[in-house]
Amino acid sequence: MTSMITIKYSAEVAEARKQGRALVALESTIITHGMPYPQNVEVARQVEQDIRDAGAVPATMAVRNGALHVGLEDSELQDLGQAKGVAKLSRADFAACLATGGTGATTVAATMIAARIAGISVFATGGIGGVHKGAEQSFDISADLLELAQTSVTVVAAGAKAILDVPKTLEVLETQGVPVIAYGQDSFPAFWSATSDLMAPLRMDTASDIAKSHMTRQDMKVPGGQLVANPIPIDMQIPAKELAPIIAQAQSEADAQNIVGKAVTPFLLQRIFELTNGRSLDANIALVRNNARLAAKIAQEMITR
Ligand code: PSU
Ligand code: MN
Repeated sequence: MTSMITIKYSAEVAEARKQGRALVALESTIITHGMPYPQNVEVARQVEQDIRDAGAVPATMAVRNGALHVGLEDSELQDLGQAKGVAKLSRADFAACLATGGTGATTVAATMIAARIAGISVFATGGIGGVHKGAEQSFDISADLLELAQTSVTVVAAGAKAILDVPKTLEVLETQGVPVIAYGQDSFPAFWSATSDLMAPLRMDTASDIAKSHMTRQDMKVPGGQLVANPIPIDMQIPAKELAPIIAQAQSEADAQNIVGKAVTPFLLQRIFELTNGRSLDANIALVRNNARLAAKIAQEMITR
């Protein structure tokens, strides 16, 4: 059977593949649903450049007119950043979007699938989806967690956002057998804050150990990826105490307006951005860039082995 998937590599990614260079996957939901225009496009460009400066090649994933793009040209990134009503793709609807000629942005789950298809083992993002507060009623558990359990991609994130129930998120990751590795510290980082009251299950201090651990799991034929929790640079963090009332307000608005399903996370992110007068965004940008640099190091360590 011929492949049903149309893959478009950007010129830069195609060249990197020929040369066997280290690639780092990037998601696009953070561009379409995670940050406002025009900062979303500026940040996406900056993060790509951070990866280049750290010696690897960025591959931003998205679906455009039914083609899976592995790496976006500058004009394509500009388009996506301004487009309205772009689908937010996860494991459940990714194939349907490709099959029906649709356009969509990839979440963590869909980006992991795209990375596997393109043979990329490392992926940098800001925060992953997780178990939402009140999940015992809503059953809202992100498909990102289940993807980590089955797709062999190392995901570098800044821990989990306080919009989530972080202890429950860690429980699900443990149940699903996902290695959760704090980078350079014992505490599990909490997105806007470098530390939380929770210990990370694992700690590693070098990109080389993280790469070795990924490859060891592959040799053992254990399916699934790793979650690397990289703390936000200390000088950029926002104390959890300051954000707690804002998150609580955003959450109660979401409940009052009956926001459900995939609309929940974008709604909360947008309200927190508004309620902090954009301050949450500066921290968000700093941590994504920090994750991109670490991911670039890990990707290069994998190649030299
Ligand atoms: N968390 C963030 N920023 C984001 C997202 C999550 O701090 O942009 C996005 C990611 O693309 C993630 C998705 O994969 O939201 C999770 O959505 P859901 O909770 O609906 O699974
Ligand atoms: Mn959800």
